[in-house]
Amino acid sequence: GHRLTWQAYHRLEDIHGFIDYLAKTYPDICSTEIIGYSVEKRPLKILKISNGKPGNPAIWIDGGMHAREWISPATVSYITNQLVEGNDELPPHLRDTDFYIHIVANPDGYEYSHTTDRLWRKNMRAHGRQCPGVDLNRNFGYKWGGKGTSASPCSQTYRGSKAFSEPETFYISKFISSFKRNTFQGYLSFHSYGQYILYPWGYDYQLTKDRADLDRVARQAGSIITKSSGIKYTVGSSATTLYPAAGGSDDWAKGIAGIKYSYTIEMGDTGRYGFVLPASFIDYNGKDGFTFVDTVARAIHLGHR
Ligand code: 0X9
Ligand code: ZN
Repeated sequence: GHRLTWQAYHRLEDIHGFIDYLAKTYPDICSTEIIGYSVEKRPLKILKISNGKPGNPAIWIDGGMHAREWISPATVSYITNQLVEGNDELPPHLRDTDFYIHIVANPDGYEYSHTTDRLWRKNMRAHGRQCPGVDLNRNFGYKWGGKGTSASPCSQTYRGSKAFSEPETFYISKFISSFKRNTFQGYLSFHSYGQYILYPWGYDYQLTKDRADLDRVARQAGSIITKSSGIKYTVGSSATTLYPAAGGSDDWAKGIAGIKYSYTIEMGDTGRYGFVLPASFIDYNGKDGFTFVDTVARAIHLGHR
């Protein structure tokens, strides 16, 4: 394993090598775990960062659920690097948080978007003679099959044959559910593009009881990002701000796993390059992504006392 540069998008092997490098170089705070295997049997590899203090709140971060959104794994890699290589300089609310980071949640699709089809979105589930792929962000088990989902395998938003039919979603839910309730206080899913910070619900226009808390923290993150980088993020619930889409990971995290601060962040840009964002944007997005994680972790620690 080895470090990554922020000047290029990297292949799965290099990202997994980066995780191994961190676990090997910083064994006091890092460990790696394979939580399961994808449809094509690639490892679903996560990194845990923890100073080992008992009672730390935990935050889950994932990237790359949609194959073509390359800025997402790049941003999550950047954040991971800051949390580990810069650990000594981190504020207490980041040092005293356990992070579970899944940089490439859809490894088969990610590789396919590098080798064959740059705009591939779904996983690589085969459907006989029909089109391959399930949209992992329609396959989670909360209000599965509702608005904004398709029952046709050829659709970009194909929801799969049932909730958690796909190993990539099933093992995330299994892993998070294996912890004592309230261990995870943050669930952050990185996507692109559009510059949105979104909170539940995504399945429909209703809002959660604690929407004021979710909205306040998202707006705070948005305004700190704008102050530091000039980039503007639009804040709101997924359904009202983007469109209703059921079976998303954020809704499952909130509705079933009971994780209060559940967000989907759509990184840059706003459409000039869209999914095919030049690698020169990794630095900016990485910094903004880190600010977002920092703000959510601070809110979690404030709520703790
Ligand atoms: O449609 C999606 O899955 C996400 N947008 S993307 O362009 N990255 O595909 C938004 C998901 C928001 N959350 C829910 N609808 N639950
Ligand atoms: Zn996406």
